[in-house]
Amino acid sequence: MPASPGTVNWLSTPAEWNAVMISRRGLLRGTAGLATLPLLPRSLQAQAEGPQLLEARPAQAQIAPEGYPKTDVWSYGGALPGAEIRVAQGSRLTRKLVNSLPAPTSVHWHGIRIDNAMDGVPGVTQKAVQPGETFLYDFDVKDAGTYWYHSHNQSFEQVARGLHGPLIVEESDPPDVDRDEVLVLDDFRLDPETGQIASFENMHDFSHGGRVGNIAVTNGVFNATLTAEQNERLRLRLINVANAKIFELELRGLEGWVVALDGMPLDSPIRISERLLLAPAQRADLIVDVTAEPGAEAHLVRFEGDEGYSQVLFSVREKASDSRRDPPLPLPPNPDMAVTDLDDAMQSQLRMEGGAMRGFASAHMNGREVGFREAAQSGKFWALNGTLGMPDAPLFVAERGQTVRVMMQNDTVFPHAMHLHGHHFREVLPGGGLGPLRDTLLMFADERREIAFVAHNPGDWVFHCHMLTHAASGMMTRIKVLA
Ligand SMILES: [Cu+2]
Repeated sequence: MPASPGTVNWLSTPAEWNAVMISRRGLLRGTAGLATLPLLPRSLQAQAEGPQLLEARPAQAQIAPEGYPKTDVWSYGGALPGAEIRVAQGSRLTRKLVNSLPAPTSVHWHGIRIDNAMDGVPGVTQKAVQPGETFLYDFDVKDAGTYWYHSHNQSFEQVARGLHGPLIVEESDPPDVDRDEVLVLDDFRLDPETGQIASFENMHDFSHGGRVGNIAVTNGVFNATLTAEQNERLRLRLINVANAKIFELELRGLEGWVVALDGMPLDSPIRISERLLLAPAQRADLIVDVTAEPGAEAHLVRFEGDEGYSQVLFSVREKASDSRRDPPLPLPPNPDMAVTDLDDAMQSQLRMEGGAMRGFASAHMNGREVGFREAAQSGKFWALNGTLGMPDAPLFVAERGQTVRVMMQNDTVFPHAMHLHGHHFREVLPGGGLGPLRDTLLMFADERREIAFVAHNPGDWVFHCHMLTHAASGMMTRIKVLA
């Protein structure tokens, strides 16, 4: 929750923080040096030795280009992002969170179907873990795919300070690729003079589109670079851990397919022919072939309006083979994901209101009606079904195994990335049919869209906007699934 109304502090951004700019005509190289993309450290300690530690603690990271000051971050184990956790599908994941931060925290395992008690939401599934305390996370991992873990306490601040890392669950029958690269996409708002993360008390971040940074990074570094070979086949696991930034991505010198979204395999790979939007918390698994020639460069391009920038540069060294491979097969589906019985489903609805420009006439806050101006003075700007923040009663109570449909209406002028815990849903498409399985749905202004899922996982599950300042200032509810 914002402590007090702050002034809007627009930081200047050095031009070289966007050094590699890609115009429609070609590539313009700036002066800043390119960082080499660090391989994320993997935790390899055997489970038999007892629970591995996941220590949340302060650290320093070189986020801005070399020559700028280092940034004080909050990290898992001293690394930014936190160490990649990679396990086999069907295994058990055990991590003992040690809180060495000066603030309470918790860990949410995003997108994983998990026991409710392990979901990491303070006030709903556990108590916040106080400084100096520990919490044992211990759960079966039944779904393969690309997931992530992050703080779920004071998330708009703690995730932005660096408390996030990738969680990769390997298929028993993985796709045939030459390399598997995890690309954690993020942005930071840094003061170029000090290198430090900007204040979290900027009210504009809460009432408008969310906290967007002034430097975009991949795996914690600016202008990330990888080497590659022509006709090499890469699996790229994209994870958007940013507070509010919607990454708008395009491939250059790479061609391929989307094979999974939010961890869940697509029924069949979709050839990438247009820009890919990745909202906060969303993931996309791509299988791409390097088509650029030896000596050339390929890019994962990030668009900011009409301007394209290199989010990841692939320096093509040699030729891996003379020709490309056949198109990839679908990834094996995860178990028990069918969305059925749409005609007999429980119907629910979720109306999103508030924010700058449009606000709301009145809404419930702490058991009474308030107008937008009064709510804003308490740091609340957003209502779900007319309530600001977590309501007393869940959005609905479902029997285990019941199919639920939720009609969602975005009556604000901003996009929102709505995330349901503990379940994946499919969009009920207007023309009939169902969209891909997802755990986070990007909804633009004035959109009306319906989702459906089977409430198979007992417990209280939060359902909130993953623009994290929006969640902190009202866009938070929960559902209940009976045991
Ligand atoms: Cu939102």
